[in-house]
Amino acid sequence: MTTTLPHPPHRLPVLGDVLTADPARPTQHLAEQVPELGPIFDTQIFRHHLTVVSGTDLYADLCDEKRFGKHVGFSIGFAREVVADALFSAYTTEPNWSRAHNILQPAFSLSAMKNYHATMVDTTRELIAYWDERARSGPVDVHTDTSKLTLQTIGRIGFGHDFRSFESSEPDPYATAVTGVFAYMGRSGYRIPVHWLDHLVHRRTIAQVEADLAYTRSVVDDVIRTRRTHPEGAPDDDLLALMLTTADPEGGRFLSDENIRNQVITFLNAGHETTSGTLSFALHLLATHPDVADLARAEIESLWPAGTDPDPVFADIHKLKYVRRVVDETLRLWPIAPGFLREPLRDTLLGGRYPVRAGQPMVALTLAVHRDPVWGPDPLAFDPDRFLPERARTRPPGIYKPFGTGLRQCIGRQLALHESVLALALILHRYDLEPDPGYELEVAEEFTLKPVNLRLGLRRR
Ligand code: MNH
Repeated sequence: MTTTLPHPPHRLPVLGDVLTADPARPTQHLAEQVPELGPIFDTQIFRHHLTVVSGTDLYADLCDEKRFGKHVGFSIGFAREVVADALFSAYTTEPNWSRAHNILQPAFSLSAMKNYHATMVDTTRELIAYWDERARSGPVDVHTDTSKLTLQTIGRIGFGHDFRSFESSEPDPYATAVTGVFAYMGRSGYRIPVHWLDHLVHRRTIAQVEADLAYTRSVVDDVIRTRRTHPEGAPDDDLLALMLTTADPEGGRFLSDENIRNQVITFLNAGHETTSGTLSFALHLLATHPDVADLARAEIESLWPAGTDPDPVFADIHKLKYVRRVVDETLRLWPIAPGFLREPLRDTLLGGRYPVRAGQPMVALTLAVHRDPVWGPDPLAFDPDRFLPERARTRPPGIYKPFGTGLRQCIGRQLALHESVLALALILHRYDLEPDPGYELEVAEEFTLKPVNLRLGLRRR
């Protein structure tokens, strides 16, 4: 593709921008290039071009569903090597996308959230019991433990499976394996595009990924087999039951066994690593902004007085409006899905001025848009009250998209928000957060963003 868009300096034939790219933190690096390269620029990794869109008006226009749709390529294309046409990685035109979307939609309704609430409370209490014990001997490893919480939660509410994540102090082996697989897929665009050479150079990594994938599949196959042989006592409306026993209301088709396996892997991953990242960043931001933590606690203690043992009911979560703003603001500064891929449905002009071609791979760079000066004089400041309705109204629409956009936006949004608000509220009710004084936030990209080696002291209140 020839392009007149700006591109990074020192571009080389064949390699493109490989030497100036940063495979370990690709989207953070792209966001860092915005001041130099502008609101829309081109990058090239080997022979693949990607148009990077970070101008707020261009980003909003890229979300116009009449002219643009989800692009399946790059890391999502590589994810298809593992989970094929499961919900997240399917082309919108593939029959299994709408089939699975229709079959699974009931599991994300408001009444479904009400059903999940008690399990979410129980699982958060397990985290707190675990932290009560461990925090006495020093700071806790935040992301390892938020991952235990969210994996345990999605395992139970989606699939009736108990990962028993809190029985060991090690990271959950399933989380480690599946994160390894997806992290590898996320980096795959930077793999040497010569197959035999790539396999020679990376043979140990590849062997590890294959072992991780085999383990992931064996756990998932076990979960499915257990439900098939013992459906008695299990809910008839969780994710697994819907997939095993219900057909697409449009067309009457069921999902195949292989597709169900891929959906389970997808949901265990999408359902846990996103919410754990959100909680980890939120806890870091709260620990380093005690004024915000105090305001949140005041709200929480107005519902559940200090010193009591809270028994949150479903409706409480919607009363925690400040805690919700903390989550919204966390996902603004650290959108754990730092961008989403789009493509023009036909040749068009982006923002009325940049010609783009049907199918051209583009990324809507949420990470940069969420920090644009349009947010105010200090866009990097952590200020949950940006999400007060009266302040939100003063901003242009279409610039806050942590859950993606349109038809292919996140199906788990309500679940993730309910779980995040609930967990943060119970954690803040229980503990004062003590940041590690020497800690400088470092953010890893393994498909999603997550803080590296974040530790916090927890002092029971
Ligand atoms: Mn989720 C799609 C962000 C939690 C399951 N999710 C997306 C997309 C974003 C996203 C962005 C769109 C990706 C794209 O356009 O390519 N998701 C999040 C964030 C959180 C999150 C920021 C938590 C915070 N997601 C969850 C949870 C689940 C889930 C929890 C499941 C229980 N997400 C999905 C699935 C898709 C998706 C499935 C794909 C939906 C589709 O394409 O139809």
